[in-house]
Amino acid sequence: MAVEVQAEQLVIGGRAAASEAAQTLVVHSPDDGQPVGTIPAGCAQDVDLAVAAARDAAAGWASLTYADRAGAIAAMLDALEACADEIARAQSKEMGQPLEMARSFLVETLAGAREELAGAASQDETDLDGGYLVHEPRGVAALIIPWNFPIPIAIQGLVPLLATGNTVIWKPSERSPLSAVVAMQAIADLLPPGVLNLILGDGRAGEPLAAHQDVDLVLFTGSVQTGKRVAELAAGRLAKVVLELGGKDPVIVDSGVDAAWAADVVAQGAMLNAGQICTSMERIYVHAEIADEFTAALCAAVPGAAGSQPLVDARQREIVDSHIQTAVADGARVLLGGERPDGPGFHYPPTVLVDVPQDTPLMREETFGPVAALHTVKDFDEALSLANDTTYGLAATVLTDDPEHAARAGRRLRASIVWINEWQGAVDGAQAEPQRLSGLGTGFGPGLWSELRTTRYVHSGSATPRER
Ligand code: TXE
Repeated sequence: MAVEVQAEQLVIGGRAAASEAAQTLVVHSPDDGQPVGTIPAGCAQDVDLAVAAARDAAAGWASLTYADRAGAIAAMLDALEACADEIARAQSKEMGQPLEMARSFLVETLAGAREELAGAASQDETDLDGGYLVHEPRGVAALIIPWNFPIPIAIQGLVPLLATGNTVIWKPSERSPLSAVVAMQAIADLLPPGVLNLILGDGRAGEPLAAHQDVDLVLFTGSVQTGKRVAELAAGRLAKVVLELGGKDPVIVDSGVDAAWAADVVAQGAMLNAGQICTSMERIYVHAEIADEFTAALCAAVPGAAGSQPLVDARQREIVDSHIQTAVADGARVLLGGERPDGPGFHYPPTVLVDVPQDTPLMREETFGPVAALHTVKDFDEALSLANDTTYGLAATVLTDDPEHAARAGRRLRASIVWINEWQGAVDGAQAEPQRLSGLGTGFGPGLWSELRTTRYVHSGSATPRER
């Protein structure tokens, strides 16, 4: 596959720019391991130029009305939709998502973004009796994102950041940078120069960006380890961070549910995007009364190895394989998959294990792969207790016909989102803050918009003494 080498892949101050970095990184196809593109490794000089451009554009962008900003952002969303095929092709090529899935996720995300933009209409002031609140953008924002849904995650950050009046430096993951280059080519001249800047690279760009004195806010999605580093870098200047990190989401399959229905839900929840979703179903607690029937139905519902989506790279596949082999050594049994295939690329078969011990890495650390790890429980209380036995707290799913069990799960599960009988379900107004190591700050919904602005209070005191 041709290796695309574009000289000017960055966009700084509204213009295409070449990186100052001396080193480059090669992007490989997860499907066959072949190079599909090259990007700069990133450097502080790129960051300095992008932050300066964002700083220069900040006052002008913040001074626009919400309607004017929303109009420019809506045009940006339309331009992204117009090149959805090219973006989907780039995403599929660099991180392995099936082309149709990449395209449909992008179009769905754009539709959601339009709704959010229309519904927000964030006002700049709130009148009080005897004073008023002033809501202002934080200023210059860094958007640092991962590889698992490159453009959808970027859009979910860009729309609230830009709509609340911030200017942005966007740094995609070095594992899926090409789709960002394609997207930026389509939208760069739709916003005033410097309002949205694109830089590329790995931590050699991310670190100086998170640490930059002139960055007021970092919106980060990625691993716990890197999220902690970002928080540390920002703490030095008390800059705001919003962190959407990893998860180790449990699903509880309660006695009495329809086994075939539950198996279909879990097959989707554990295997979609090859399990590379922060809210992927990583731990499956199934009631003993339904375990055999559910397990058989799950093995039938899980997609076959042939044609399954590859993992993003060799490193990710190594994490997945090592978690599985360690679980087997700790007593788990593989019913499906579980062996790294020969051949090119970073493929790994959809895998189902049973009798997975609670204390093995497959049940404790983020695996982020096409794996269903089952553990049988004697009753619902044991399931709740094991589900809460984790250092994460992103989401949890409960499949149950028992309203009392559903209510107890909603109250007792320490997860920012609890899905009862509908994985990924959401309604207008939904918002949540990740618990424990899964993050910091409200990562979606109206609450995210509030994180991206500051509020000042102006008090209208009584008349001065002369006038009394
Ligand atoms: O994440 P990283 P990676 C989990 C998943 C995966 C693991 C590692 O378990 O196996 O994280 O994935 C940038 N300062 N998730 O390596 O390193 C980096 O360039 C500032 C869950 O992709 O966190 C990239 O743009 N930035 C997650 C971004 O951080 C730095 C989705 C994320 O990379 C940096 C992805 C630094 N020092 C992975 N070093 C989810 N919750 O969805 C790197 N970066």
